[in-house]
Amino acid sequence: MFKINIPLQRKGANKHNKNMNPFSYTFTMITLAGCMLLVSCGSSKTKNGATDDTQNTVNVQVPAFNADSAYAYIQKQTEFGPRVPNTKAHKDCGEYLAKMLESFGAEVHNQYANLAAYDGTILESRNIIGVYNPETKKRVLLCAHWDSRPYADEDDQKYHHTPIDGANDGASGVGVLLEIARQIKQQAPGIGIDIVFFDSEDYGIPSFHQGNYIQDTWCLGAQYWGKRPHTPDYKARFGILLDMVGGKNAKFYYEGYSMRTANHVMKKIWDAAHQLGYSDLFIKQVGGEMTDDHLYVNRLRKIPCVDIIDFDPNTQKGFNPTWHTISDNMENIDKAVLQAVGQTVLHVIYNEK
Ligand code: AHN
Ligand code: ZN
Repeated sequence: MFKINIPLQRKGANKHNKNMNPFSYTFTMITLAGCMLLVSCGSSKTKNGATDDTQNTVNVQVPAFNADSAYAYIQKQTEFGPRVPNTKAHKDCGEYLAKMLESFGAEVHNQYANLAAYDGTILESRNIIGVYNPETKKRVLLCAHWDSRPYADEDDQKYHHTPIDGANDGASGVGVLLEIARQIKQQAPGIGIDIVFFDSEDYGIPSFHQGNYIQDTWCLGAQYWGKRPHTPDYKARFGILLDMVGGKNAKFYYEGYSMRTANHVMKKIWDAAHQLGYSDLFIKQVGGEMTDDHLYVNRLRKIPCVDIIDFDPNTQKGFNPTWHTISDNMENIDKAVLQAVGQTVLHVIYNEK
């Protein structure tokens, strides 16, 4: 008979799978003398799963994340130039992102808002939201910020007023989510997904600012959405925020605020990463606590939201050395990091029922 094995997604599977087909098929032919030919196909037994003959368990088919694709989406964003609100690069990139979500089959919502920065500058902001399967109440929120910082205030003083490419800080999370959107178009998960690109996250009070610290100057787009979501009373089971998920030598420690407010989700994500073989990147120890978009998702919408963010408490800066410097560009993006994060998030959402 013909035996068709559908291998389940695991680390390294994508290496042999540069094309768009998430599955590879191996055919084994066994001849049975004097018997009729039998054909069996495991995947026909369940809608969303394949039967694994060897373990006799039903597993969900998780698509293979393509890091080359995510990388290309990151590059494209940086080619517009720094996506600082009130610039042409920002406007053009916003159009690109909305079109991409639409091309991947999402129902796209745009939120335009004029938001006041720490210094009174009015930022013409746009949150871009891609909705999949709007009918179901079983929803997961995936988010990242798409703007880039107007200041390299962690670099030499002469660069403090130079806007950054934000290849890692901004574009990486969006690039991974665009690749996930592409995968969703090819094979939908069992739940509804909302992809939110928050604007005006990174116009927060700079280190060179004279005077007192001002609260809530970061994450302006997320604060707006939290008070005024794209659908009234928007709810999701949980959220995952991707922030700086493409830097070389990235380490993802448990983030403090996520630990206190979304511990069960955090555990689920880190367990998935370890199961897939990414225990070198996803460290099951506490890192730092961040003021980031997830804080407002949680506080304003009461959705437990985890921040996957590159912050290593064992380094001097904590964040990647390129953080808020002019070196946050394509040269410092690592596809292996994108792969680990993207595959882990896919694993989590395709295992939700
Ligand atoms: C602050 O830097 C205050 N919070 C980390 C959030 C962030 C900034 N993510 C990217 N840039
Ligand atoms: Zn930043």
